[in-house]
Amino acid sequence: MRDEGSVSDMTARRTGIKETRAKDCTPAERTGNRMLTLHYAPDNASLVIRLVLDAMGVPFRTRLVDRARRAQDDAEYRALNPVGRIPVLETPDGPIFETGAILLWLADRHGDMAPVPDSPQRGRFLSWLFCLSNTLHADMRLLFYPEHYAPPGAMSEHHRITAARLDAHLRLFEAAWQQGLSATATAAPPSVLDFYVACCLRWCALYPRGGTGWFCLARLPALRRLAETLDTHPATLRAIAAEGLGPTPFSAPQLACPPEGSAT
Ligand SMILES: N[C@@H](CCC(=O)N[C@@H](CS)C(=O)NCC(=O)O)C(=O)O
Repeated sequence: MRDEGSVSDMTARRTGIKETRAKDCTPAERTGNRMLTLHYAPDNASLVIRLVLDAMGVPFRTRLVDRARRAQDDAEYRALNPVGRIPVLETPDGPIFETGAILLWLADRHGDMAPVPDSPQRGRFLSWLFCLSNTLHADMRLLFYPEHYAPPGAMSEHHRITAARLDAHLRLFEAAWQQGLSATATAAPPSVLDFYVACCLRWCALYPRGGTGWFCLARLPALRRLAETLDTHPATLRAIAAEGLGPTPFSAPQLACPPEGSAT
């Protein structure tokens, strides 16, 4: 288990946070002064959670899930996430799995990076969070793990159909971001949606290896601007170092070269 920074370090990285919050409560206090543990693998869906934890200034440590030996199938890991997928966030309330659920828990617990429950923007935010999780991200799994979804003889047809679906989903996200979804999701972007979408753009550009020709970020100008902006976010810079993501992880990604673990 690696501790990637002290509570005070993490909090200090997000200056001005106290002025914008109703209660003078530090990120550490909001989690009962107990360190959260992110079960992660480099460049996996856990990346979204790493970025958001860091951007919120929430203290956390990481625990590598060794994908090379399918540690996600270990009984110990399945006790945290019965589905056996990465990530899991261990919290004082118990383990939370599913990227969207973790993001919502964090945003609500910390009152940050998403509209609060009584905000008029809340419904729109929830719609796009669930669409990201249930539609875009879920369909990306069809592309990345085709062997679980299509018979061997239908792989290229499966890829073609899935890529077309993803392309259509991304055009919807492009339209939403063109209409200022990020700005309405929270008074001070980036929102949790921004980081989630940026990671999806990265994965579409990189995976599956040899099967990314359908994806073209240049055709998604609002999302490309988001990707370029988040490339240099302080939380991204620390994620680049922690997971070996390369210099422009969202706008022009390259395969991860992580200091520990493996992406697949
Ligand atoms: N619906 C899940 C999907 C997470 C997911 O697909 N994780 C991948 C890594 S990016 C994984 O665990 N792959 C290993 C496997 O499926 O065995 C979530 O949102 O957390």
